[in-house]
Amino acid sequence: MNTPLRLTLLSALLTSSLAQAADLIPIDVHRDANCGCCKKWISHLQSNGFMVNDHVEVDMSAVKQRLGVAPRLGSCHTAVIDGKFVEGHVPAEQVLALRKRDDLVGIAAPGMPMGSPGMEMDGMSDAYQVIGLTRDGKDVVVADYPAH
Ligand SMILES: [Cu+2]
Repeated sequence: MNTPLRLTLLSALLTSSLAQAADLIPIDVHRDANCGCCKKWISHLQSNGFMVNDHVEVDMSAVKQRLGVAPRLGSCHTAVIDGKFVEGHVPAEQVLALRKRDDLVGIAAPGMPMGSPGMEMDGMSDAYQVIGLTRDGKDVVVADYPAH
């Protein structure tokens, strides 16, 4: 390969990876130190265009209370994006959709549904819902995931 072509390819490569870095969506994730499924969910976000700021916490229930996560919606980790909470193993596509929902203060995949992102286990899966919490405190179903 001649040198000018190599330089062109190299600069194209650099430009595209810089553009990708700029396009990453920042999100804060709060979790317990020893939470394995939380780390797997973080990897799911990272492979879907998010830049994760990982916060290891000693008191997750205090974090959830501060962020307005209703106890009935609780799971393991709690993320924050654009001032809204994302509780538990919510798929990345729903985190993206939340950014456009001004009517919601947060979304949750309550509990630890098997088969949700970060909760993959030997192909077993539960049906689960992603629930949105409205500004006036009501739960609304924002997505339904069947068992697969
Ligand atoms: Cu979990």
